[in-house]
Amino acid sequence: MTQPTPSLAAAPAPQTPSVTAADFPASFIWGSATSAAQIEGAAQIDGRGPSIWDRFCSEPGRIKDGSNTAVACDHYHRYPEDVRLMKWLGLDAYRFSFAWPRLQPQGKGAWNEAGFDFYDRLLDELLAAGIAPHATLYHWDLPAALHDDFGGWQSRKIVPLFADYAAEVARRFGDRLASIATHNEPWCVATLGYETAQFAPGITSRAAAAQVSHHLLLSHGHAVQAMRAETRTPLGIVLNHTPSFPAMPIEADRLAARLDDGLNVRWYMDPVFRGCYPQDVLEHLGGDAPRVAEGDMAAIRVPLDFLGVNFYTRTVLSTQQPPVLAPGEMGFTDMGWEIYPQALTQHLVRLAREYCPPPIYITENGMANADEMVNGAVADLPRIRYLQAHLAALSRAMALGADVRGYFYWSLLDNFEWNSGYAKRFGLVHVDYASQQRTPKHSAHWYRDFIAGRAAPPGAR
Ligand code: IFM
Repeated sequence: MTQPTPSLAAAPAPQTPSVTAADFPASFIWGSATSAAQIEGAAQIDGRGPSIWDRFCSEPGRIKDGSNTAVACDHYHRYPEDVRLMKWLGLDAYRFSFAWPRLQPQGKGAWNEAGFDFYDRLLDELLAAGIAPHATLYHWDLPAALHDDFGGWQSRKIVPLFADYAAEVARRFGDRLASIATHNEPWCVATLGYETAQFAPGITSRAAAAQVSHHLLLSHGHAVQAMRAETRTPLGIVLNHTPSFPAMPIEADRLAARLDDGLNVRWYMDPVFRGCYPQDVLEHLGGDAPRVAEGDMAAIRVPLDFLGVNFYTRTVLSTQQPPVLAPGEMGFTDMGWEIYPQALTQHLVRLAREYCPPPIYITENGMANADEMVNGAVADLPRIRYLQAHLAALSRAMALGADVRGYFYWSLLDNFEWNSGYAKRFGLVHVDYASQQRTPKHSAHWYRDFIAGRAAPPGAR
């Protein structure tokens, strides 16, 4: 059933970036995305509790520029201006995340009404502007108290607490949300947070990471079930997919690519859509494989209304010494990630063929660029090219049968890029962190014009 992983030699040439919004269905949703910890700031205001990322930032050497999330883009106070920017862009939709520690400072027990009031105001502002709010419950800012109490995601105790939090959000906001995703990129949470220590909470244990991934998935299943009792809004999960390619058409590289695919794509897709973990990855993990209780896999395979796919780049696997590197024919982003849009087409077609998923949203896609403000303008041509190429790749995937309903550029604003701090800029809108001044980059103007060229909805013809 599984398709062979393509090799570098077999990779098709980049698509000609000639697509327009009119090439997409009239109902297609155009948006942009952010997350709470990366933009809100106000970390110690109005009763918000500390998160594991506040803690991580305070540990020397964890964040490359020594920064933290205390102020970020001050979106907590400047959200009306940010919604005006979204309106100016012509966005249909905005993807954001709730900060669990703002809504429930200890991660259990008392709710923080001031936190709910903030999101209440944000939703009002968005809806008044005609922008559909798409929410994520967990974008990495775990209440620190849960980590202190029982190790956070390492313990099964977190599963019912996350489901309670999900149900409360769904009960209070479900009728005003266009969708709710449980988790954003559980691979990053588990692997970067508990195996490589690049992310909070900074643990280095493969066994812990595997167990965390299981608890994330289990909490997803239980949260969806809890939310179904409270709301009819579409529910799903957001996974980050970085397709794996062998560097050379040799068996060793193919096997390396297959395992890499197992670890980042199939480890999450198989439980969510097939109710099992991939056997080859279980064998690879051996004694580090997670403990799974009876009924867990059925709970994880809960029916979903959508799948969010975050796509940025691909991984090239080489077993040679020195390793064969990615050719980077279209260049690399400021994160050092290869620009390889054709993998988006291939991957979406593969997902459709192998998993028959529910409708897909590209919930993140974008690039960090070494942007410079010159005479009040940011001429970020590489980002425009990236957008053009990826939208062309997306359109091609849809023509080949992928059921994709919307696209969210990451990110609306320059923001806190986790362990890279503020040094990496992903935004359509430049943020001067000293003055908090927002300036739409050339890419923002490009995306605005692109969206304006959409097909008229059927009723308007
Ligand atoms: O900034 C992140 C985001 O929080 C999750 N997906 C990837 C982005 C870029 O690294």
